[in-house]
Amino acid sequence: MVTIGFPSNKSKDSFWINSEVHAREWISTAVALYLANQIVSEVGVDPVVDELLRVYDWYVMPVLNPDGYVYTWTTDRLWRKTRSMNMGTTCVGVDGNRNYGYKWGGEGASSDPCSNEYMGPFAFSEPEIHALATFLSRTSNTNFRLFLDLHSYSQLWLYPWSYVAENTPEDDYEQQNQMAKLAVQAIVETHGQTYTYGNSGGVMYPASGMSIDWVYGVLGVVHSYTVELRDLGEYGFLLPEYEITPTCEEAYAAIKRVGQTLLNDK
Ligand code: 0X9
Ligand code: ZN
Repeated sequence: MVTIGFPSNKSKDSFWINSEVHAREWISTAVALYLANQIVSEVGVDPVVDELLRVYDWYVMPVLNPDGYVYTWTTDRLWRKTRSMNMGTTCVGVDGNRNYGYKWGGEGASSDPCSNEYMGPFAFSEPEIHALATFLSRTSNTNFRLFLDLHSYSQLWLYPWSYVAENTPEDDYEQQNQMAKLAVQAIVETHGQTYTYGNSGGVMYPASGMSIDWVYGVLGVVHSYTVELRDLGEYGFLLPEYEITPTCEEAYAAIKRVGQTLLNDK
């Protein structure tokens, strides 16, 4: 994990960005690395970046599922899950994005270890997910203001809830929807790509045990998003090389826009 920010005597708020929980979604790591490099490169160049690093510490975790990632290089390019052994079967791995402990095991998660959406034997069974959750819970000198879980593909900017299709009015729907709208605007302004936004369970189908639901429901981080990067299905997970840099550029523009909006709201 990389931590980026200007040192401060006071405790700072933080942003969290992770990618590569799903092994085959390689573009997500490119975006996380691009973000880390770009934000450091723009120090002293873009005053917004200076302010964003003065006010927030940025935690960037480029490969959340390292075993799965290696496996996509060595053996199976389209592997999705972790590489943990399962009891009583030769099927390997758990879906890291069904393994979080909020509404774990509900709709859209599978109890079949052979499924690509296997939720695991218990919530936070996966060391990778357990470590992330422990870190976010225990980093008590900071308040997380933004959580981004980068995936591919489908060009979506999704907010909670994921475990149900409908959000209720007392949720922070307005704030999340407005932020998602700003993010996709920044994306379309960069290279003209259209991203759709909305609550995860509604835009797609309900899925339980996802990161953003736990981060919002348990940690109370309102700005908690799953971003599905390019493309719209033409190449899917096998995104061609010429699309890597533009995807990074538009995602960076969106993340910066979100950061700037949080700064202004402060
Ligand atoms: O299924 C996932 O974990 C994510 N999609 S992916 O293709 N990257 O695996 C997010 C799913 C988003 N939401 C719902 N299905 N509700
Ligand atoms: Zn994914």
